[in-house]
Amino acid sequence: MKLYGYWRSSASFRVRVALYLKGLPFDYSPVHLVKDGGEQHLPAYRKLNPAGLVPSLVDGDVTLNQSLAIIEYLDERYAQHPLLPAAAVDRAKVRALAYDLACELQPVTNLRVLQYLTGTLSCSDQQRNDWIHHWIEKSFTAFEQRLTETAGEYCYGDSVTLADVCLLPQVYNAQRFKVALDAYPTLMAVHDRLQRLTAVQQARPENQPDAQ
Ligand SMILES: N[C@@H](CCC(=O)N[C@@H](CS)C(=O)NCC(=O)O)C(=O)O
Repeated sequence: MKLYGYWRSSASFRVRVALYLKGLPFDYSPVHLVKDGGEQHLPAYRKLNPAGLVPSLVDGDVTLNQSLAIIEYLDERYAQHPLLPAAAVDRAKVRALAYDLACELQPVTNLRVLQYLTGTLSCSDQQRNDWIHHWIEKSFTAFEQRLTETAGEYCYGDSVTLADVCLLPQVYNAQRFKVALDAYPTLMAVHDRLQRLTAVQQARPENQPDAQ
């Protein structure tokens, strides 16, 4: 398998965690999202993903986009370390937690949105940072409340699930943009427990070959 990603990309981070948790070997092909206007816009990469977003996963003659679709594909094909629970209700609840972060929060803090704010809309760096803080705080406040009902060792009970896979990059991002995290003790306790896993350390942005 070949993963096209970027060290600091949230969606690439998610797929790396899933691959390492499942112990699946893969080649990593960095796509620099900033250099020369962004390699995600080059025609060669657009053939893999016309949306110009990472990650893309190539498995044999199959190319997949969208990190959650990729992770569910991996989960269905490779049974070890399941990331979704067996019961339908539990699966729906884990997906809801995952979507809260991956579908509601991450898109509004994505690079191209931030570039549109500071470029097309001429927002200042301060306004851009206010935007990032606003959406992270709003999302984490709700997520913290949800976790008080669902969390055990991890986001949903005592097994690592898709929800944890989605939490990791959003905390990384929050720390990168210096969002205060004291108001989210359950969320941070889960995050701290996740750091003890070798797969998580292997997947962390700073441990990727393209990290700067
Ligand atoms: N929903 C997509 C999001 C993909 C995405 O937003 N990727 C970002 C990095 S995390 C990206 O490639 N950004 C490039 C850009 O904004 O130009 C997924 O989960 O795969």
